[in-house]
Amino acid sequence: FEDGYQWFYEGRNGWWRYDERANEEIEEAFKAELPNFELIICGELYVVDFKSNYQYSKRCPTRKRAIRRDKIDNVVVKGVAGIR
Ligand code: V3L
Repeated sequence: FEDGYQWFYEGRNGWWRYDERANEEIEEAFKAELPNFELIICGELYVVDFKSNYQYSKRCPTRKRAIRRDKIDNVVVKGVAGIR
């Protein structure tokens, strides 16, 4: 975005960027101050929860991944949506 912020989810020893479309949609929901945002990842419905700063699939909500909004220079980035 123009302000340099991006959305990331947690991987092992680093962070993955969300794909561009998800990144834009998450940012839009965040700026609208929605409590959470739902998106489909590989055919699976996930919740991005801005209150707890986790994402999880609705099928297995106890398996959570941290999310993060930050400038890319502050983040150890593994790649984009699982692609290195
Ligand atoms: N975008 C793309 N794929 C995702 C996302 C997302 N936002 N969330 C989960 N997955 P879980 P390392 C990740 C994938 O949380 O080596 C990475 O993208 C997730 O992929 O248990 O540990 C890598 O591809 C996982 O394959 O519901 O850093 C991979 O893990 C699957 O959905 C390995 O990354 C289940 O995730």
